[in-house]
Amino acid sequence: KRVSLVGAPTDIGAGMRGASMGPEALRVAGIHAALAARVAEVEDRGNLGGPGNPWQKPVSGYRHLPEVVSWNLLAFEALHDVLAAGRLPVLLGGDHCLGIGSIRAAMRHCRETGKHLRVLWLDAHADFNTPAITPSGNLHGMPLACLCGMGPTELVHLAGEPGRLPIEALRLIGVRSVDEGERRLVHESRLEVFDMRFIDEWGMRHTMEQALSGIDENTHLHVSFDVDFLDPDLAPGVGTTVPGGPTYREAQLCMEMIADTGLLGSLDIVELNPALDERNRSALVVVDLVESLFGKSTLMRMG
Ligand code: DIR
Ligand code: MN
Ligand code: MN
Ligand code: MN
Repeated sequence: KRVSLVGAPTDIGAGMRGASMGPEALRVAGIHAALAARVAEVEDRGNLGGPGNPWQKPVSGYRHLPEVVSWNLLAFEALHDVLAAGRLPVLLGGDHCLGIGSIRAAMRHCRETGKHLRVLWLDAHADFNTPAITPSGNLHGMPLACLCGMGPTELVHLAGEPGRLPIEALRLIGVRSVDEGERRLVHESRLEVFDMRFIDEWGMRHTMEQALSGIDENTHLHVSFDVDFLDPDLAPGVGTTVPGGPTYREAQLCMEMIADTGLLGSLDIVELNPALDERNRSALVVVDLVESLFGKSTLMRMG
């Protein structure tokens, strides 16, 4: 595998400033060297340059919609270019609104190559709000709803792309904070969610076996890793911490089981907020987990 890093230094969809510093914090934590030890080649394509954050109130339910569209168009183009070159893109966010452009790029790539898309959304939140039900207007709480067809046309059909992400392609893992209206929509949409209670009761091994069931050699696995997925004890450097997340061991197993499939096709690392971190330790733990996601293991693995 050959990997390309693409930085998207923005906090345009978040409720707090600072995720715009995420790409550089991940570089400082050594993401390039960590990946270079695991894959054939790594290139850093640098940062995308989008609009600044005007820090405005919501307009018809959304904060910063035009800017969110601009950033997602940039991400979509850049990440699709990487995929079309036969490489594996790693999006260094930036907040989670960027998942729209990133997954749209994976959807387009799958359409062009006949692959089947499976999205693993690792997150404390469901990110399934719409303008009618969002408590905040922050678009980082809405990317999955937009991808599934609920949201403004500019985002639902980003860059004029046809179709929607089918609900059946999605698996949410680690969820423990869902807003009131969002809870109903998640239920009505039959979204497959492995919440923290499921992980508590069944363990991470069974959870990942379920989340990965039905994939085959023709599957493109997209992992969208919101750093707030992790327990805040482990990764305090995020804007919206929620207690009771996966431990270090659980998160490692999650990454290792994805690596074992050999099907990872694209990755987002989002919501890291260095302004809220402690000596970059959240970025360091993320890099540690990414090594596992790309196949690092303690012992040689059999077969
Ligand atoms: C909350 C926070 N559900 C919202 N969401 C996220 O504003 O929609 N925080 N994604 O990271
Ligand atoms: Mn193409
Ligand atoms: Mn998220
Ligand atoms: Mn989140």
